[in-house]
Amino acid sequence: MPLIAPFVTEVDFSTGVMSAPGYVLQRRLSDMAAMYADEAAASRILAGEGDRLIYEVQGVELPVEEGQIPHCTTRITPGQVGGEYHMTKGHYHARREQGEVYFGLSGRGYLVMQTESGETDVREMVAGSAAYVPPYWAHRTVNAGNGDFVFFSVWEARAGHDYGTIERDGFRKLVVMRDGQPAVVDNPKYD
Ligand code: M6P
Ligand code: ZN
Repeated sequence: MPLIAPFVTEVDFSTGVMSAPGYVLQRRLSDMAAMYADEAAASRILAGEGDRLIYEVQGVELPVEEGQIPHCTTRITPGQVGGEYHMTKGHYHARREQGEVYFGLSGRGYLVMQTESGETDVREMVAGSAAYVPPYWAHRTVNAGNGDFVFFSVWEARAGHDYGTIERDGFRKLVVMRDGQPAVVDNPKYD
């Protein structure tokens, strides 16, 4: 394994901005319109208001090899698409036996998880929440607040992102706005 020099990154808790990110990734509505339960609502927003930013990820770049520990911030913007709160795409790890840790930096949201054998688990996250995503759980984060929801993530380099399974099947649970409050409901498109 090549020797990497230690380094420190300054993180702005309210924006997720890193002092010298190795990569910055933005996901807009057009990148994930089909992931919202109400695809027609997504199309209406794209045609009317345009391609809004849903979330931004800033992370350190590390080699994909055993023992490396990538970490990043994610900032999810506030808003809804057809009543469903802004969210990440969500993924399983390509290596299912790898877990992950999330730490809430600002705002509030939900961590939606499920396994391939049918278990679901939805946890609230606020600034200061340290959430553990154990091996085998797909994970998606949702912004249920009025401002940005920002959190920090740490995982093992070889975990990898498997988006295909979630793109095809979605999550069993959705977080939607009901009477102005977040509610966890069954996904009508899930079968
Ligand atoms: C978290 C981590 C990252 C992930 C990001 C956005 O910060 O799990 O690995 O990339 O969320 O989520 P997604 O990759 O599902 O779009
Ligand atoms: Zn992950």
